[in-house]
Amino acid sequence: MKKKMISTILALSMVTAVLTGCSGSGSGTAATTAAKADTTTAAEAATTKADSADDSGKTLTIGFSQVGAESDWRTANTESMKSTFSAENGYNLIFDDAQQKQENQITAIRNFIQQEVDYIVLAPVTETGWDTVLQEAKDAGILVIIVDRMVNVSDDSLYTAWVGSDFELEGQKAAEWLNSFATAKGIDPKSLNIVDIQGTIGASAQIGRTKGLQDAVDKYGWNLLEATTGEFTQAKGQEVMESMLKSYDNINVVYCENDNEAFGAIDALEAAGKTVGSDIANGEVMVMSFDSTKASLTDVLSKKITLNTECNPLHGPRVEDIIKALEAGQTVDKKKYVDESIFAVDDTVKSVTVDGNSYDVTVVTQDVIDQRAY
Ligand code: GZL
Ligand code: ZN
Repeated sequence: MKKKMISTILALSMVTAVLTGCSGSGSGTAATTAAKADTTTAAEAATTKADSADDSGKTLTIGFSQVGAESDWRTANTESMKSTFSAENGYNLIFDDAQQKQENQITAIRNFIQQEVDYIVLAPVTETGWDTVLQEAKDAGILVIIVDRMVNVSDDSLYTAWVGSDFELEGQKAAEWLNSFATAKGIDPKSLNIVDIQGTIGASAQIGRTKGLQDAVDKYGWNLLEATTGEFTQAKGQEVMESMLKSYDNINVVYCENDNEAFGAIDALEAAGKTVGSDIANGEVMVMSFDSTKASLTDVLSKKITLNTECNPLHGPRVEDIIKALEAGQTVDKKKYVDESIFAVDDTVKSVTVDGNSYDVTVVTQDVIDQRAY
């Protein structure tokens, strides 16, 4: 408060000086107004400079509890949050990496409460188990914004806003693409022998992507041989794929719930002498994935991944928009979904329809990859 008082007195004295004629040439009101405007601007600048990022009266401290660093997607998400809530942008970011453990996130949130941060941002590793700690944040009068995956709480007032992806829609788009592709290629649905390398069990991304596939399996009569978690990591994805290859010799579609699992699965498939590609009728194994990181789209370009459904990680600016609106006393959407694309190895399927909405398919080229932001 002391810092603010000094700069305000300084600003007022500068404005006073101009009004008593220090403005030199120029006549009457216009000159004074212009001078005043000029001085007022100088005064504002003085106030802003003297108090660093005090344009809204104080520097906001943001406590961000991040899931971990399990995937390329997560790395891009962390980078987006850190570059948005930077010191030069006028924020004090307290960042915590929970190594994919909910108890670490709960500890981090309690630390944020102790430090009396202005906002808590939570990227929850799984959906359940948040009621108690979010109640503690509410009791402390700290607003909570949920980003990426969703929380499943008994009282929605325990968080102010959520921004992220529609994970079930992502799964539905991928499954509808597979149905259209198989139909176009004259592949009998009953000959599709699918394994699902799931994400972290209980994470919204896993729940939605698994449901999208399972519903299509029921609807189209595909064979789902096994669904096992690959924990969204490359190492686990490879391990699970190796295990599945020991159990089944007829796998022709591998549905990976994120890119890093796909990278691991491809290594396991190729090590087992399989050819990854889209030509199922000629013994190739089709790999499908989610996230659409640059590395995975490069695999689409080389035809190792056939279909990649985007999950956009660049939530930093989206969370900042929510915080700025709240700071301005505006109401914010309780839930905000981001729009996402579908990337394919070729244009066999030009668009997919889910719940009456049509989604264009983008064929991956080097130009497409060059334009990607993550
Ligand atoms: C999805 C996000 C998932 C990504 C994975 O929004 O929660 O977690 O798909 C990441 O890559 O690990
Ligand atoms: Zn001046």
